[in-house]
Amino acid sequence: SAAPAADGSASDVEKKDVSEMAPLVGIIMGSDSDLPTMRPAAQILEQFGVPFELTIVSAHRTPDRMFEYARSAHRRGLKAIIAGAGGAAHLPGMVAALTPLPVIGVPVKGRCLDGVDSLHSIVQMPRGVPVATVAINNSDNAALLAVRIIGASCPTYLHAMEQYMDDMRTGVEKKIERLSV
Ligand code: RP5
Repeated sequence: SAAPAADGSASDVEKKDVSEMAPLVGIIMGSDSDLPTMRPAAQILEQFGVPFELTIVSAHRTPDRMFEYARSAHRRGLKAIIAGAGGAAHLPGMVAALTPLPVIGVPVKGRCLDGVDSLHSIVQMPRGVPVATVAINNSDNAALLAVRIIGASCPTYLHAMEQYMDDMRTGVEKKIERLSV
């Protein structure tokens, strides 16, 4: 099947209806105000045909829900969790402390401090409890990393990632050609 184009266009994507499949990736965020930042992650997973779920889980406002979500995640079949949070961004780290699954943290830029507060909160984990931290507001890369994690043991997604990378390279080569004229 065709892989999604690196520019995000879905024209050559074979649209699979993954809505009925059990989710492989969980996208969680501390607040609905994080949704605009986290939506690209959902769009990337859709393009790759990766079944996912998306919900709000707050480390501070709904701590019991966070425990329940993180502790049950691997039993429910998830392979990776993408967690976005801003400010005192404890969600990715706390989820990583509660699940054996890989956790990818997205620092969300809030109204103050340009998102550096979120970045530092997420990236400075103690040894033994890793969170794979992407750049501030870069939920696209979080989703691409999740696809790579799943692709390591699933050839369909591995090949889709190879295609995505080929398309990305071709896109840059075309730009170089245009510049050289
Ligand atoms: C964090 O606090 C959330 O992840 C969000 O980025 C930030 C602000 O939340 P709201 O006050 O907008 O709900 O927990």
